[in-house]
Amino acid sequence: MHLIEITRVKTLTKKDFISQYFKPQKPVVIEAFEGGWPAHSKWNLEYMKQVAGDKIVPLYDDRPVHHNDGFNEPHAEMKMSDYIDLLKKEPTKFRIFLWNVLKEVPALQNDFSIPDFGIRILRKVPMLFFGGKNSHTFMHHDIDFANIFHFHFEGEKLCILFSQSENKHLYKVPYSIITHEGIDFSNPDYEKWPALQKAKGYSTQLKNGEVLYMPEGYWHYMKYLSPGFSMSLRTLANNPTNFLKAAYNIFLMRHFDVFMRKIKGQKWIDQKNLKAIQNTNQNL
Ligand SMILES: O=C(O)CCC(=O)C(=O)O
Repeated sequence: MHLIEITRVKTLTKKDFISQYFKPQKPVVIEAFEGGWPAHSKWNLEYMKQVAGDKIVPLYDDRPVHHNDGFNEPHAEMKMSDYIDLLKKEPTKFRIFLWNVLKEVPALQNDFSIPDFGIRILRKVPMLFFGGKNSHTFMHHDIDFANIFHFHFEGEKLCILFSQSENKHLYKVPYSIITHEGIDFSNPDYEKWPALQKAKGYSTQLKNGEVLYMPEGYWHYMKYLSPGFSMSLRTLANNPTNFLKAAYNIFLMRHFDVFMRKIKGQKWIDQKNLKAIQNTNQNL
C-alpha cells in the first residue's frame, strides 16, 4: 500500500474547506477546530460514564460476518459503566459502533453544536464510536456515501483511508460495504493479498481534539492505539452518482444480502469472500 499522510491544518475557513477539500474530495485533519464546544473540555471516558453509565450499549468485536447475523448486527451488549471500566482496565476488542447520541443521551447535545463548514450537516444523526486499545474496525465505507466529520476525543487512533477509485485493489466483498475481513490493514500480508501493493491511500494518527474530514464513499479502517471515542457528523452524498449508490445500498443491496444469507446460509458469505479475492486478483 502506498499511504501518504493526510494533510493537516491548524484551522480551516469555510471557503478553504470547500475549495481545497470538499470540491476535490480530499481528506484533511483539522488540528484545532474552533467550534467553542463545551465537549472539548468536558468529554472524556469518565464523563461518558457519568452521563450514560446506565445505558445498555451494543458492542462489536472483530469476528467475521456470519450468515445468522443481520446487516451490522451487534455481537454483545453491556452496561456503559462496565464497558468504560473495561476500556480503562485492559485492551478489549469490543467497540461501540454507530451509537446515536441524540437518541441515547439527549443531554450530550448541549455540549456541541452543528458546525458550519459550508455544507449541510444532518442534525439528527451524530454518531458515537468507542474502542479499546488495539481494537479495530474492518475496512469499510459508509452505506450512505456521506461526507463525514469525525471528531476525536481521548486517546489516539490510526486511520487509513482509500477513495472509491482504489476499489479494484482492495478485495471488496460483493453486496457489502467491507473489504475481505482476513486483511490486517495495519500490517498487510502482501503474499496473501498481492493487489494491496498497488493501492494508494492516506493515513493519519488522530488525537484528542482533532477532526478528520472523510469525503464521500471513502473507505476507512480505524485502529484504536489507546482507549478512546469519536463522534461523526455527516451530510447526504452531494455527488448525484454517490446519492444513487447510497439509495441502492440502503433500499436494495442490504435487504438482498440479508435475504441471501437466509436462503443460502454460510455458503453465501463464503461465496462472496471468494469472489472478493477472484475479482481483485484478476486485475494483478
Ligand atoms: O472509529 C470508529 O470506530 C469507526 C468510525 C466510522 O466508521 C465512521 O465514522 O464512519
